[in-house]
Amino acid sequence: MIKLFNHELSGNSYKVRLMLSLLGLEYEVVDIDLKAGEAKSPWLLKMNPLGQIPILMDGDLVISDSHAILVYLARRYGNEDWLPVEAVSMSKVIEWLSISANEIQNGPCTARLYFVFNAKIDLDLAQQRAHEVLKVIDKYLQQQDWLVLNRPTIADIACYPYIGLAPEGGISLEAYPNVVAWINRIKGLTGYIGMPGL
Ligand SMILES: N[C@@H](CCC(=O)N[C@@H](CS)C(=O)NCC(=O)O)C(=O)O
Repeated sequence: MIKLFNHELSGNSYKVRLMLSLLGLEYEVVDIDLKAGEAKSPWLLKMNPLGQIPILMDGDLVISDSHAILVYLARRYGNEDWLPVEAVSMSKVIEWLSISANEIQNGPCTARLYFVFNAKIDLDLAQQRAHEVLKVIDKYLQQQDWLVLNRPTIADIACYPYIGLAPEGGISLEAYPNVVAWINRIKGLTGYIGMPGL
C-alpha cells in the first residue's frame, strides 16, 4: 500500500495527491502538522533529513521531494504518456521540473506562504518574480496546449499547483489568458482532484 505524508494546504503534497488520483492509485494519507513542527520530528527526519513533506512510501521504498515522487509514480505506475523517455521530450520535462523548483517556488509559491502560512518573506520580490515567470509561461502556452508535447505530462502536474494558487499570494492571473486556459484544461483531466484554493 502506498502511504503519503501530507499536508492539505501544501501545494507540493497536492502535486502528489493529484498524480496518484490521475493514475487511479489507492493510497493512505498521514497528515503532518506543519504548524506544530511535526516535519522536524525525529521520526520524520529519519525519512527525509531536510524535514520536509511530501514523502511517499511504497512498501519499503521511501522517496521525498514532490518532483522525485512524480518521476517515480510516472515510471512505476504510468506509462510513457506522463514521462516520455525520448531524449528531447524528457529533457524538456526535466526543464519544467526545474522551473517549478526554482522560478515558481521563488515566485507564486513564496508569495502564497506570506498570506497562508504567515511566513516572513519579501512579498514584493516574490510577486515580481511570479509575474516574470507567468509572462514566460503565458507566451509559451500561446503556441501549445500543454507544456511538453501535445499531451499532459508530469511537467504540467509539477507547475500547475502554485500557478493555480497564485491568487492566494495576491497575484492576479487576469493578464495571463493562456495560463488560465491551461489551468482549465488540467481541471478537465479524468481523475482530476482539487485542493482548497483550487
Ligand atoms: N523540494 C521539496 C520542497 C518541499 C517543501 O518545501 N515542503 C514544505 C511544505 S510545502 C515543508 O515540508 N516544510 C517544512 C516545514 O514547514 O517545517 C518538494 O518539492 O517536495
